[in-house]
Amino acid sequence: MKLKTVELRRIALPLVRPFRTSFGVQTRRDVLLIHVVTDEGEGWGECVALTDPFYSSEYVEGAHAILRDYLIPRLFAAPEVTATSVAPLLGDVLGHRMAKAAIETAILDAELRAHDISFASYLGAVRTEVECGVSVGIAASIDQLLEEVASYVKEGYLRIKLKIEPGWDVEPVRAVRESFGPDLRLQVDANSAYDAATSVQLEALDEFSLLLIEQPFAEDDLHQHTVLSQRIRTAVCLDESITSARVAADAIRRGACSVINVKAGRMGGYLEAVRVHDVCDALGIPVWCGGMLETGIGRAANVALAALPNFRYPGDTSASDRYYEEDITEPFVLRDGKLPVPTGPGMGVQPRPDVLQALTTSVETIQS
Ligand code: NPQ
Ligand code: MG
Repeated sequence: MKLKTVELRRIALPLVRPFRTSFGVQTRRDVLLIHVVTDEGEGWGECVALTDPFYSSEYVEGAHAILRDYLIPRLFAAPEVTATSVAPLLGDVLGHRMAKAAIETAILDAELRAHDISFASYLGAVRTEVECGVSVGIAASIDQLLEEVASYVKEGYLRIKLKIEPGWDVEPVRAVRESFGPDLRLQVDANSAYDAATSVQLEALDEFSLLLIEQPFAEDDLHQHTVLSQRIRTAVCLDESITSARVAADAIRRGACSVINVKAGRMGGYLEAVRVHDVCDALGIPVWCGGMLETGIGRAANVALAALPNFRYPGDTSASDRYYEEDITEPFVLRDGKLPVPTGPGMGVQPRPDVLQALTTSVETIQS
């Protein structure tokens, strides 16, 4: 395909409730959407970079700048662009994986739409629906946490993930386990908030039969994850640390984790995410699909990815209404704790123009 126009559209979506993690509280999601026009048709991509560089080093304003100044010019300079050629064309630019993922996804969407192939079938999906969990923010009190968890369980979510930090770990986990019983699938996510000194509090979580403990330590501290893995029965899962299939294989061989959270944005795109899925499968390590509070655009692609065979736990692929009053696409609605895998060409969904327009804060159009 020949790339003709790229539109960088910024939107702001209010969250239905504030989302508090160990790195801060958010009441709004600032999303960068990419719309590409090629000689064979159009495609969409969503950049998962957050407003601030607190989850990872990337942030939405930086992603916008690197796309405009480095990534898009390289694609315009190429005589021909396909999804598989995007990563090689951008290879001299280091890092910025979320920005690279967004543009690769938009090109892949255009390519698959042109060939009438769905994301799911292209990526290798083996399921028509995926099991869903929900990520629960740090609450103001244990009572409020129990209330929030109860509402998600009632809605049908098949797994609960509690955000934790030092001082909000053993007590909330004990309370949820005691209230909801041994059959509730329960896991925790620390977003790198612990270190060698506070690690002993994580060992105290071992008695609660958690599915896994996600990213307790710094993203570049594989060793500390290995030490914890050797001290507890509960599985250690990596999120922020896993930036490629090569890093995934390294972390597994070092004994740093026994489960991996796959987020395409964090690893540079859906093609690399499939390679992470495959290398984990080959090494006997299950994966599950993470989430970055995507709109329906990113969510559709995530649900397709989560339908691959080695996705063996419910994902953070929640319904649209977990985060947003009104999604920019047709909303994803939970049915028996599951979401249907889109079957239409490309990601199978598109933004509703009126909703998109109302939420847009800026548009930059770049021509070849
Ligand atoms: C994680 N996601 O697994 C991320 C972190 C994350 C679903 O827990 C606004 C505020 C947007 C906090 C996107 C989930 C966010 C956010 C992602 C946290 O670590
Ligand atoms: Mg995480």
